[in-house]
Amino acid sequence: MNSLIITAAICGAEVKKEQNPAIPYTVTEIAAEAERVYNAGASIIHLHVREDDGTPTQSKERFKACMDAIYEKCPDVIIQPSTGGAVGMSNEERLQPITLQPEMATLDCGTLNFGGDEIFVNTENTIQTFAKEMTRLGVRPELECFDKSMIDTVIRLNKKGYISDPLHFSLVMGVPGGISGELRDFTYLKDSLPSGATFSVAGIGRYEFSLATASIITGGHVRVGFEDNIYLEKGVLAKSNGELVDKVVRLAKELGRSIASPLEARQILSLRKE
Ligand code: KMH
Ligand code: ZN
Repeated sequence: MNSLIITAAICGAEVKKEQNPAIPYTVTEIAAEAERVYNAGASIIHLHVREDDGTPTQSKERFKACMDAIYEKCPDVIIQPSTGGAVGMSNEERLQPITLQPEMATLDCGTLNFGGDEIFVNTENTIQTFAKEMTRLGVRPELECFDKSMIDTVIRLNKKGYISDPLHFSLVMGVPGGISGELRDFTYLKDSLPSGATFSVAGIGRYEFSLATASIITGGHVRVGFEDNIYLEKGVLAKSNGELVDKVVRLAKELGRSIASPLEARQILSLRKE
């Protein structure tokens, strides 16, 4: 089995310091958390950025400041900005970070109720537009799927030429409104992926480590971090994203899977910088 790529989603757009004081907001805090996960074994940083007061933003300038600060501490890490941003942002706002031409960025592959009354809107036209922009700028999409229908959308857009091979999926499981994080659903999604695709799993909340384990033993990759889950174990808040990555590294070691360096991650995903 190839090495395990660990992605760390260090801050997200929704979670707040009131829930866990270790959530990073400022450029300095974001860079420090990035360094912690990198030292722990993460090769990809899934990046959202905030204003200093915690308000989510897709500002190109704020992304640049955070990416520069991260590269200073972790020169070879893969930074994967979000084009999902926060619910309610316009497509133009959301697309800003890809103009910095990162190696990768997320591409959200369908609309869903997001955690309650909010609707995270990604029409087929939006997905096509984002995919075309990413192709034009040489940015590799990480295909975020919150339900099975979104995998079908990717397969359709791949056949139409909007999204090219090799396909790398992120199965985000357990968002209220999306597919659950039960093992039965993991198997269903994994078995629905096109042959040759790679995938990573992000289990939301209590699903984080059960799904990480499932992915480790079935050849997938893993995403953890405060965007998805703020607890190290039931009732125990994680003191940093680094603790969440440490736990995945321990699981992988027990289960006989080595951890990918950023260089190995680039090779596994066929990213442009080698
Ligand atoms: N914040 C969510 C509404 C992504 O990063 O592309 C969307 C999200 C997905 O986090
Ligand atoms: Zn995200």
